[in-house]
Amino acid sequence: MCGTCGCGEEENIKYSMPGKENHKHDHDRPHEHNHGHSHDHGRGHLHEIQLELDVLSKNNMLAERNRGYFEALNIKALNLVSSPGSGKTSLLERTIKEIGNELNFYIIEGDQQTTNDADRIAAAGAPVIQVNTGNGCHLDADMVNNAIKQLQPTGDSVLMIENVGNLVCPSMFDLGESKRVVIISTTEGEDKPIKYPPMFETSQLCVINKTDLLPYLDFDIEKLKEYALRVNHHIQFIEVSVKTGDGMDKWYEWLKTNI
Ligand SMILES: Nc1nc2c(ncn2[C@@H]2O[C@H](COP(=O)(O)OP(=O)(O)OP(=O)(O)O)[C@@H](O)[C@H]2O)c(=O)[nH]1
Ligand SMILES: [Mg+2]
Repeated sequence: MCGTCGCGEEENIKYSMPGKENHKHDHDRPHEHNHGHSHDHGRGHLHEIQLELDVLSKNNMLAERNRGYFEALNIKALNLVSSPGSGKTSLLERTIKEIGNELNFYIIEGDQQTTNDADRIAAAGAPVIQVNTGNGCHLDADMVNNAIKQLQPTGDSVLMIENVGNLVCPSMFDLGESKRVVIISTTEGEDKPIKYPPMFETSQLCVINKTDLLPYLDFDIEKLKEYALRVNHHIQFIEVSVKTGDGMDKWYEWLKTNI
């Protein structure tokens, strides 16, 4: 996890909005969870565990603040998590283009570096802010809080938070979202839910993307579902090909009725 993977140096976090002057966020309070190797490994394992608990409880508190803010403004927030390259940004691009006139989307993009994804989202037509986490391998509630201060989503909107592509660390960090959606693509192998269970345990919906590639792969969708249900028997599934548009209607229906 964070305290042991060495992610999250505060000074490396950057916030940028396409079309606006890019700058590092001017934090209005000292950052309290700079946990990337600021501790002394030599002081023992107990210190490390305590630090990890502190980081997570601080994050949970900030996540609850975000949640309260979202509820007060009737902002439905989704946390999109996955391995790198499963098609999160592609899913958002197509969704914005196809139902952006029905739902009022705001997007937060999380990546270690580049504004590539924010540029794609801006071109698709939604307000977006890019958070570059530097060495960090996940977004946290404080980053989302800083991002929404700049993005300023209006009430009655849908805030899509594309987390950093990583099937491990993002599962531990509540961002204050209403629901968590894990996206898995058919090229990743059907055993991911049992290899990385927390991501599937903590998600309400599993979007299975790149179904257009199924004829060329040995990916067993039914096995994937069985594995995911083994770690989370409430999880729902939607199969899509963002490329061809297959199944996207089910995703839109879920968005309109489940969040
Ligand atoms: N064949 C196929 N390719 C897809 C589909 N959806 C996305 N891709 C491709 O998958 C690659 C990664 O897509 P992205 O949308 O950038 O994935 P991502 O999850 O946002 O990636 P990161 O932000 O880097 O984690 C791109 O080359 C897409 O064109 C799909 O349904 N079918
Ligand atoms: Mg992306």
